[in-house]
Amino acid sequence: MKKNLKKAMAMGLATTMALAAPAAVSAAGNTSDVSGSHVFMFKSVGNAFGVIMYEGFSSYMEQVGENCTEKSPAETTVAAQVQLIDEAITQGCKSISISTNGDTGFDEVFAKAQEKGVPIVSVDSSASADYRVTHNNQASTEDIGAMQVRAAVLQVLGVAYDPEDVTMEKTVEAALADYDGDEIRLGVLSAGIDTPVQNGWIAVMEQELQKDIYKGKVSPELNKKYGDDEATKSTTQAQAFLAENNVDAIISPTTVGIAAAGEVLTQAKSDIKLTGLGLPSEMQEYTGDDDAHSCPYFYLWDMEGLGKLSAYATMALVKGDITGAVDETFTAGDMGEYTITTADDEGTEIVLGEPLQFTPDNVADYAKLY
Ligand code: RAM
Repeated sequence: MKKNLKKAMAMGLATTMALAAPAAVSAAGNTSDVSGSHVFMFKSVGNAFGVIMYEGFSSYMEQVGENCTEKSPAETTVAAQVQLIDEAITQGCKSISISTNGDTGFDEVFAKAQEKGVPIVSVDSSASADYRVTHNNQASTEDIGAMQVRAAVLQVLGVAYDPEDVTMEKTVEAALADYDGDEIRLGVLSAGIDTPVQNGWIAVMEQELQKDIYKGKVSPELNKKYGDDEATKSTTQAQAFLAENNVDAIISPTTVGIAAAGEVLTQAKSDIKLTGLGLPSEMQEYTGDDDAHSCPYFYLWDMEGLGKLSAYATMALVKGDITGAVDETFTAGDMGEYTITTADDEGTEIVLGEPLQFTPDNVADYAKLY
Protein backbone atom coordinates (compact mmCIF):
# COMPACT_ATOMS: atom_id res chain seq x y z
CA MET A 1 0.00 0.00 0.00
CA LYS A 2 1.14 3.52 -0.72
CA LYS A 3 2.20 5.78 2.11
CA ASN A 4 1.00 9.30 1.35
CA LEU A 5 2.93 10.63 4.27
CA LYS A 6 6.29 9.39 3.00
CA LYS A 7 5.48 10.53 -0.50
CA ALA A 8 4.54 14.00 0.66
CA MET A 9 7.80 14.26 2.58
CA ALA A 10 9.85 13.13 -0.39
CA MET A 11 8.18 15.78 -2.52
CA GLY A 12 8.88 18.41 0.13
CA LEU A 13 5.23 19.23 0.58
CA ALA A 14 5.46 19.82 4.29
CA THR A 15 2.62 22.01 5.40
CA THR A 16 1.46 22.90 8.86
CA MET A 17 -2.06 21.74 9.48
CA ALA A 18 -4.56 23.79 11.38
CA LEU A 19 -5.49 21.63 14.35
CA ALA A 20 -8.60 23.56 15.30
CA ALA A 21 -11.78 22.08 16.73
CA PRO A 22 -14.78 22.39 14.41
CA ALA A 23 -17.43 25.08 14.83
CA ALA A 24 -20.89 24.48 16.36
CA VAL A 25 -19.48 22.63 19.34
CA SER A 26 -21.75 22.67 22.40
CA ALA A 27 -21.60 20.67 25.63
CA ALA A 28 -22.84 17.65 23.66
CA GLY A 29 -20.24 18.06 20.92
CA ASN A 30 -20.86 19.11 17.34
CA THR A 31 -24.63 19.27 16.98
CA SER A 32 -24.76 21.02 13.59
CA ASP A 33 -27.37 19.83 11.04
CA VAL A 34 -26.00 17.04 8.87
CA SER A 35 -28.86 16.37 6.45
CA GLY A 36 -27.49 15.17 3.10
CA SER A 37 -24.00 14.97 4.57
CA HIS A 38 -21.49 12.16 5.17
CA VAL A 39 -20.74 12.22 8.89
CA PHE A 40 -17.28 11.61 10.34
CA MET A 41 -17.48 10.91 14.07
CA PHE A 42 -14.31 10.66 16.13
CA LYS A 43 -14.09 9.62 19.81
CA SER A 44 -14.31 13.26 20.92
CA VAL A 45 -13.75 16.75 19.52
CA GLY A 46 -10.39 18.46 19.70
CA ASN A 47 -8.21 15.31 19.47
CA ALA A 48 -5.51 16.24 16.92
CA PHE A 49 -5.49 12.67 15.59
CA GLY A 50 -9.22 12.89 14.79
CA VAL A 51 -8.83 16.35 13.25
CA ILE A 52 -6.11 15.10 10.88
CA MET A 53 -8.17 12.04 9.91
CA TYR A 54 -11.08 14.34 9.09
CA GLU A 55 -8.77 16.43 6.86
CA GLY A 56 -8.19 13.29 4.79
CA PHE A 57 -11.85 12.26 4.86
CA SER A 58 -13.15 15.68 3.81
CA SER A 59 -10.51 16.20 1.11
CA TYR A 60 -11.86 13.22 -0.87
CA MET A 61 -15.53 13.99 -0.16
CA GLU A 62 -15.03 17.57 -1.36
CA GLN A 63 -13.13 16.38 -4.44
CA VAL A 64 -16.16 14.31 -5.51
CA GLY A 65 -18.65 17.06 -4.64
CA GLU A 66 -20.14 15.39 -1.54
CA ASN A 67 -21.05 17.24 1.65
CA CYS A 68 -19.44 16.04 4.85
CA THR A 69 -19.34 17.12 8.49
CA GLU A 70 -17.29 16.20 11.53
CA LYS A 71 -19.75 15.45 14.29
CA SER A 72 -17.92 14.25 17.39
CA PRO A 73 -18.99 14.37 21.03
CA ALA A 74 -17.48 16.62 23.68
CA GLU A 75 -16.94 13.61 25.95
CA THR A 76 -15.13 10.39 25.07
CA THR A 77 -18.10 8.12 25.89
CA VAL A 78 -20.39 5.67 24.11
CA ALA A 79 -23.50 7.47 25.41
CA ALA A 80 -22.38 10.78 23.89
CA GLN A 81 -21.68 9.11 20.52
CA VAL A 82 -25.04 7.30 20.57
CA GLN A 83 -26.86 10.59 21.11
CA LEU A 84 -25.10 12.22 18.14
CA ILE A 85 -25.58 9.19 15.85
CA ASP A 86 -29.29 9.20 16.66
CA GLU A 87 -29.46 12.91 15.87
CA ALA A 88 -27.53 12.46 12.59
CA ILE A 89 -29.87 9.68 11.41
CA THR A 90 -32.95 11.75 12.28
CA GLN A 91 -31.49 14.73 10.38
CA GLY A 92 -31.01 12.52 7.31
CA CYS A 93 -27.25 12.02 6.98
CA LYS A 94 -25.96 9.92 4.06
CA SER A 95 -23.43 7.75 5.92
CA ILE A 96 -21.53 7.59 9.20
CA SER A 97 -17.80 6.87 9.52
CA ILE A 98 -17.07 6.31 13.20
CA SER A 99 -14.17 5.66 15.59
CA THR A 100 -16.00 4.13 18.57
CA ASN A 101 -15.51 4.66 22.30
CA GLY A 102 -16.71 1.15 23.22
CA ASP A 103 -17.85 -2.16 21.81
CA THR A 104 -21.26 -2.32 23.47
CA GLY A 105 -24.18 0.10 23.78
CA PHE A 106 -24.55 0.95 20.09
CA ASP A 107 -26.89 -1.86 18.96
CA GLU A 108 -30.15 0.06 19.13
CA VAL A 109 -28.89 3.13 17.31
CA PHE A 110 -26.96 1.06 14.73
CA ALA A 111 -30.14 -0.98 14.07
CA LYS A 112 -31.95 2.33 13.48
CA ALA A 113 -29.22 3.32 10.98
CA GLN A 114 -29.70 0.02 9.16
CA GLU A 115 -33.47 0.52 9.00
CA LYS A 116 -33.03 4.00 7.53
CA GLY A 117 -30.39 2.81 5.05
CA VAL A 118 -27.53 4.80 6.62
CA PRO A 119 -24.32 2.78 6.22
CA ILE A 120 -22.03 2.53 9.25
CA VAL A 121 -18.35 2.32 8.33
CA SER A 122 -15.84 2.24 11.17
CA VAL A 123 -12.36 3.68 11.14
CA ASP A 124 -9.54 3.45 13.73
CA SER A 125 -11.70 2.00 16.56
CA SER A 126 -14.12 -0.58 15.19
CA ALA A 127 -17.91 -0.79 15.36
CA SER A 128 -19.64 -4.15 15.93
CA ALA A 129 -19.25 -6.59 13.04
CA ASP A 130 -23.04 -7.13 13.18
CA TYR A 131 -23.74 -3.58 12.09
CA ARG A 132 -20.77 -2.08 10.30
CA VAL A 133 -20.36 -2.48 6.57
CA THR A 134 -16.60 -2.70 7.00
CA HIS A 135 -13.79 -1.33 9.17
CA ASN A 136 -10.78 0.78 8.11
CA ASN A 137 -7.85 -0.49 10.18
CA GLN A 138 -4.58 1.47 10.31
CA ALA A 139 -2.32 -1.59 10.23
CA SER A 140 -2.48 -5.18 11.41
CA THR A 141 -3.58 -5.28 15.05
CA GLU A 142 -0.94 -7.99 15.71
CA ASP A 143 1.88 -5.87 14.29
CA ILE A 144 0.94 -2.76 16.25
CA GLY A 145 0.49 -4.63 19.56
CA ALA A 146 3.64 -6.80 19.39
CA MET A 147 5.86 -4.01 18.10
CA GLN A 148 5.12 -1.78 21.12
CA VAL A 149 6.11 -4.51 23.61
CA ARG A 150 9.31 -5.24 21.68
CA ALA A 151 10.16 -1.53 21.52
CA ALA A 152 9.62 -1.09 25.28
CA VAL A 153 11.82 -4.09 26.14
CA LEU A 154 14.64 -2.99 23.82
CA GLN A 155 14.47 0.53 25.18
CA VAL A 156 14.74 -0.67 28.80
CA LEU A 157 17.72 -2.85 27.84
CA GLY A 158 19.27 0.02 25.87
CA VAL A 159 19.61 -2.20 22.80
CA ALA A 160 19.35 -0.57 19.38
CA TYR A 161 18.21 -2.44 16.29
CA ASP A 162 18.36 -1.81 12.60
CA PRO A 163 15.07 -2.63 10.86
CA GLU A 164 16.93 -2.94 7.54
CA ASP A 165 19.18 -5.60 8.96
CA VAL A 166 17.34 -7.81 11.42
CA THR A 167 13.76 -8.26 12.66
CA MET A 168 12.71 -6.66 15.89
CA GLU A 169 11.61 -10.03 17.27
CA LYS A 170 15.05 -11.58 16.68
CA THR A 171 16.74 -8.57 18.30
CA VAL A 172 14.52 -8.92 21.38
CA GLU A 173 15.18 -12.65 21.56
CA ALA A 174 18.97 -12.17 21.43
CA ALA A 175 18.92 -9.27 23.91
CA LEU A 176 16.81 -11.17 26.44
CA ALA A 177 18.89 -14.35 26.09
CA ASP A 178 21.86 -12.32 27.40
CA TYR A 179 19.86 -10.63 30.15
CA ASP A 180 19.95 -11.89 33.75
CA GLY A 181 18.80 -8.82 35.67
CA ASP A 182 15.52 -8.21 37.52
CA GLU A 183 12.26 -8.98 35.76
CA ILE A 184 11.38 -6.02 33.52
CA ARG A 185 7.97 -4.50 34.30
CA LEU A 186 5.84 -2.71 31.72
CA GLY A 187 2.99 -0.28 32.22
CA VAL A 188 0.30 0.74 29.73
CA LEU A 189 -1.30 4.19 29.68
CA SER A 190 -4.35 3.66 27.50
CA ALA A 191 -7.41 5.61 26.35
CA GLY A 192 -10.80 4.42 27.74
CA ILE A 193 -11.16 1.11 29.59
CA ASP A 194 -13.67 -0.08 26.95
CA THR A 195 -12.13 1.39 23.79
CA PRO A 196 -12.05 -1.36 21.14
CA VAL A 197 -8.94 -0.27 19.26
CA GLN A 198 -6.66 0.10 22.29
CA ASN A 199 -8.05 -3.07 23.90
CA GLY A 200 -7.28 -5.01 20.70
CA TRP A 201 -3.64 -3.90 20.85
CA ILE A 202 -3.38 -4.57 24.61
CA ALA A 203 -4.68 -8.13 24.07
CA VAL A 204 -1.88 -8.69 21.54
CA MET A 205 0.68 -7.22 23.98
CA GLU A 206 -0.45 -9.74 26.61
CA GLN A 207 -0.18 -12.63 24.11
CA GLU A 208 3.27 -11.46 23.07
CA LEU A 209 4.45 -11.54 26.70
CA GLN A 210 3.37 -15.20 26.96
CA LYS A 211 6.12 -16.23 24.53
CA ASP A 212 9.00 -18.28 25.95
CA ILE A 213 11.59 -15.62 25.19
CA TYR A 214 10.09 -13.36 27.88
CA LYS A 215 9.78 -16.02 30.64
CA GLY A 216 11.46 -14.87 33.86
CA LYS A 217 12.85 -11.81 32.05
CA VAL A 218 9.78 -9.62 31.46
CA SER A 219 6.70 -9.79 33.69
CA PRO A 220 3.61 -11.09 31.82
CA GLU A 221 1.49 -8.67 33.87
CA LEU A 222 0.90 -5.27 32.32
CA ASN A 223 0.20 -2.48 34.81
CA LYS A 224 -2.72 -0.75 33.05
CA LYS A 225 -4.01 2.76 33.62
CA TYR A 226 -6.61 4.70 31.63
CA GLY A 227 -6.57 8.41 30.76
CA ASP A 228 -9.76 8.36 28.63
CA ASP A 229 -7.99 10.26 25.83
CA GLU A 230 -8.24 13.39 27.95
CA ALA A 231 -5.07 15.40 28.51
CA THR A 232 -5.69 16.14 32.19
CA LYS A 233 -6.71 12.60 33.14
CA SER A 234 -3.81 11.15 31.15
CA THR A 235 -1.38 13.46 32.94
CA THR A 236 -2.76 12.34 36.32
CA GLN A 237 -2.30 8.68 35.34
CA ALA A 238 1.26 9.33 34.12
CA GLN A 239 2.01 11.05 37.44
CA ALA A 240 0.66 7.96 39.24
CA PHE A 241 3.12 5.75 37.33
CA LEU A 242 5.90 8.10 38.37
CA ALA A 243 4.86 8.15 42.04
CA GLU A 244 4.43 4.35 42.24
CA ASN A 245 7.78 3.85 40.51
CA ASN A 246 7.21 0.17 39.75
CA VAL A 247 7.48 0.00 35.96
CA ASP A 248 10.60 0.23 33.79
CA ALA A 249 8.74 1.45 30.70
CA ILE A 250 5.34 2.86 29.82
CA ILE A 251 3.65 1.92 26.55
CA SER A 252 0.99 4.44 25.59
CA PRO A 253 -1.07 3.33 22.58
CA THR A 254 -2.82 6.67 22.24
CA THR A 255 -1.56 10.03 21.03
CA VAL A 256 -3.14 11.80 24.00
CA GLY A 257 -1.62 9.43 26.56
CA ILE A 258 1.90 9.34 25.13
CA ALA A 259 2.13 13.14 24.93
CA ALA A 260 0.97 13.47 28.56
CA ALA A 261 3.46 10.80 29.71
CA GLY A 262 6.22 12.44 27.65
CA GLU A 263 5.73 15.70 29.49
CA VAL A 264 5.50 14.11 32.97
CA LEU A 265 8.51 11.78 32.56
CA THR A 266 10.70 14.36 30.84
CA GLN A 267 9.94 17.08 33.40
CA ALA A 268 10.74 14.67 36.24
CA LYS A 269 13.93 13.49 34.45
CA SER A 270 12.64 9.99 35.15
CA ASP A 271 14.53 6.98 33.83
CA ILE A 272 11.23 5.22 32.99
CA LYS A 273 11.28 4.73 29.21
CA LEU A 274 8.33 5.68 27.01
CA THR A 275 7.06 4.33 23.71
CA GLY A 276 3.74 3.77 21.95
CA LEU A 277 1.71 5.66 19.37
CA GLY A 278 2.14 9.40 19.07
CA LEU A 279 2.00 12.46 16.86
CA PRO A 280 5.53 13.57 15.85
CA SER A 281 4.61 17.24 16.42
CA GLU A 282 3.49 16.50 19.97
CA MET A 283 6.37 14.10 20.77
CA GLN A 284 9.33 15.85 19.20
CA GLU A 285 10.53 17.50 22.43
CA TYR A 286 10.43 14.20 24.36
CA THR A 287 12.16 12.09 21.69
CA GLY A 288 15.86 11.34 21.96
CA ASP A 289 18.51 8.77 22.83
CA ASP A 290 19.89 10.59 25.86
CA ASP A 291 18.89 11.05 29.52
CA ALA A 292 17.17 14.36 28.76
CA HIS A 293 14.47 12.58 26.71
CA SER A 294 12.09 9.84 27.85
CA CYS A 295 11.11 8.45 24.44
CA PRO A 296 13.78 6.83 22.22
CA TYR A 297 11.30 6.05 19.43
CA PHE A 298 7.57 5.57 18.84
CA TYR A 299 5.06 4.76 16.11
CA LEU A 300 1.99 5.92 14.19
CA TRP A 301 0.74 5.78 10.62
CA ASP A 302 -0.57 8.02 7.87
CA MET A 303 -3.60 9.41 9.70
CA GLU A 304 -4.73 11.61 6.84
CA GLY A 305 -4.54 8.56 4.58
CA LEU A 306 -6.67 6.60 7.03
CA GLY A 307 -9.40 9.25 6.95
CA LYS A 308 -9.19 9.37 3.16
CA LEU A 309 -9.40 5.59 2.90
CA SER A 310 -12.60 5.68 4.94
CA ALA A 311 -14.07 8.25 2.53
CA TYR A 312 -13.09 6.14 -0.51
CA ALA A 313 -14.61 3.02 1.08
CA THR A 314 -17.81 4.92 1.93
CA MET A 315 -18.19 6.24 -1.61
CA ALA A 316 -17.41 2.83 -3.17
CA LEU A 317 -20.20 1.48 -1.02
CA VAL A 318 -22.67 4.26 -1.75
CA LYS A 319 -22.00 3.86 -5.50
CA GLY A 320 -22.54 0.10 -5.21
CA ASP A 321 -18.96 -0.83 -6.22
CA ILE A 322 -18.54 -2.82 -2.99
CA THR A 323 -20.85 -4.27 -0.33
CA GLY A 324 -18.20 -4.68 2.38
CA ALA A 325 -17.66 -8.40 1.76
CA VAL A 326 -14.33 -10.25 1.92
CA ASP A 327 -12.21 -10.23 -1.27
CA GLU A 328 -13.94 -7.23 -2.84
CA THR A 329 -11.51 -4.64 -4.15
CA PHE A 330 -11.66 -0.91 -4.83
CA THR A 331 -9.23 1.79 -5.84
CA ALA A 332 -8.53 4.62 -3.40
CA GLY A 333 -7.12 7.10 -5.94
CA ASP A 334 -3.34 7.47 -5.76
CA MET A 335 -3.28 5.40 -2.55
CA GLY A 336 -3.75 2.36 -4.77
CA GLU A 337 -5.97 -0.69 -4.75
CA TYR A 338 -7.33 -2.19 -1.52
CA THR A 339 -8.84 -5.60 -0.83
CA ILE A 340 -11.38 -6.24 1.91
CA THR A 341 -10.21 -8.97 4.32
CA THR A 342 -11.50 -10.74 7.43
CA ALA A 343 -10.90 -8.88 10.70
CA ASP A 344 -10.07 -10.45 14.10
CA ASP A 345 -13.73 -10.12 15.18
CA GLU A 346 -14.87 -12.02 12.04
CA GLY A 347 -16.29 -8.87 10.49
CA THR A 348 -14.49 -7.38 7.49
CA GLU A 349 -11.78 -4.75 7.31
CA ILE A 350 -9.50 -2.80 5.01
CA VAL A 351 -5.91 -2.44 6.24
CA LEU A 352 -4.20 0.86 5.39
CA GLY A 353 -0.58 -0.33 5.51
CA GLU A 354 2.39 -0.61 7.85
CA PRO A 355 3.07 1.61 10.87
CA LEU A 356 5.74 4.32 10.62
CA GLN A 357 8.57 4.49 13.16
CA PHE A 358 9.60 7.92 14.48
CA THR A 359 13.16 8.25 15.75
CA PRO A 360 15.42 11.13 16.85
CA ASP A 361 16.65 11.21 13.23
CA ASN A 362 13.30 11.70 11.49
CA VAL A 363 10.92 13.12 14.11
CA ALA A 364 11.62 16.77 13.23
CA ASP A 365 10.78 16.20 9.55
CA TYR A 366 7.58 14.31 10.32
CA ALA A 367 6.61 16.95 12.90
CA LYS A 368 6.31 19.46 10.02
CA LEU A 369 3.52 17.29 8.63
CA TYR A 370 1.76 15.92 11.69
C1 RAM B 1 -5.57 8.54 19.72
C2 RAM B 1 -6.84 7.81 19.60
C3 RAM B 1 -6.88 6.84 18.45
C4 RAM B 1 -5.61 6.03 18.33
C5 RAM B 1 -4.42 6.95 18.28
C6 RAM B 1 -3.13 6.17 18.25
O1 RAM B 1 -5.59 9.83 19.35
O2 RAM B 1 -7.01 7.13 20.82
O3 RAM B 1 -7.96 5.97 18.62
O4 RAM B 1 -5.63 5.21 17.21
O5 RAM B 1 -4.41 7.80 19.40
